[in-house]
Amino acid sequence: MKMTFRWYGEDDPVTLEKIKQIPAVSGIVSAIYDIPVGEVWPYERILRLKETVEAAGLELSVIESVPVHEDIKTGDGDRDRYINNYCETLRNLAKAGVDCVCYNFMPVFDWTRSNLAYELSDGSNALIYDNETVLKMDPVKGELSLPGWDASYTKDDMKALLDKYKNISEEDLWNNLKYFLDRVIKVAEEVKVKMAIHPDDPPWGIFGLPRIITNKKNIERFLKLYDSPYNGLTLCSGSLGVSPDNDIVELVNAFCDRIHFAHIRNIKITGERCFEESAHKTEYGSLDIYGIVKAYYDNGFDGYIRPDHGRMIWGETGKPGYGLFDRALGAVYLNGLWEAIDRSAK
Ligand code: DNO
Repeated sequence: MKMTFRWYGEDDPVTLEKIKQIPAVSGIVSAIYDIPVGEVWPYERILRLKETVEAAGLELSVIESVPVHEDIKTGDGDRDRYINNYCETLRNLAKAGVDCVCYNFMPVFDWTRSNLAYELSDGSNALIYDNETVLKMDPVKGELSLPGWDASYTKDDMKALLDKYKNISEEDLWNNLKYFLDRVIKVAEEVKVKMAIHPDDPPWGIFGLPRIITNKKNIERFLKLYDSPYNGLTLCSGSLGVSPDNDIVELVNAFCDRIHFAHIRNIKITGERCFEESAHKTEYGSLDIYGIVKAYYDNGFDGYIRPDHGRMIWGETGKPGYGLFDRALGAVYLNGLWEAIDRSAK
């Protein structure tokens, strides 16, 4: 496996120089953030990103994400143009040496929480999800935004988009995903870029929108839509793990050969459809992080791993979930588990 760390580009207060000082982290997960969703990423821009990362003594490992335009998810309007652009971006990424791309197929919203800075009992701050609160939220009023969301929508755009989804069922979304995969994975195979879909976070429908990458059965269905090693997964323990029906160790064992990118973090389930993002170590949450790392090890995982969201600790401020300190602790913990498992296997 290769341990990586997410970097949000030049504006990220967590600089490459800081990331370089985390022991045993050599890969960077990043993206180009200022190109409108759906447009082609020019080769020169990708090269510049790669050179910046390499100048800091790190490697550009994974692109997270090349976002999928809503027209592709709704099967609408300009979807063919956006799919062609997506393929063009993949070709440019491959030319620059990128071999793994993370994306998601969540309608409108990426990861969703009800509170971005909930105070935990140790005084740190974490993201939480409380079902009652989310049920009362009205996205058209713009009550919450997250780093993962496309902030460029106006309230009118948002309303129009949500209205459009009123006619899209889960089955429609599956069909539109297949249409996308049939065109994109062919190119991914040709240029040897492993595509890694991120599961829906949380893994249930929100704001009346359908969500489909949510559990084992659906992941099996997804993998069969286009049966190729290039049609793979970002297995995010914290996204799928908030549903007690998802056993992450079982998912790693079932799908390891199609997992290209592992997001590993813990969460603590606090009620039905309620959870807190906890420290990475097993005892702080509901997931057996040791068991998950061991499952990757035992299955011979040789893809990319990154620690995922961290709490805000030691007074750090910044992008919710993406500070330096707690994610760095997560990376060191995961590396420690890996070393211990590796030693005891020999
Ligand atoms: C959240 C992230 C997600 C992820 C996208 C992938 O912290 O894991 O925003 O990057 O869903 O497209």
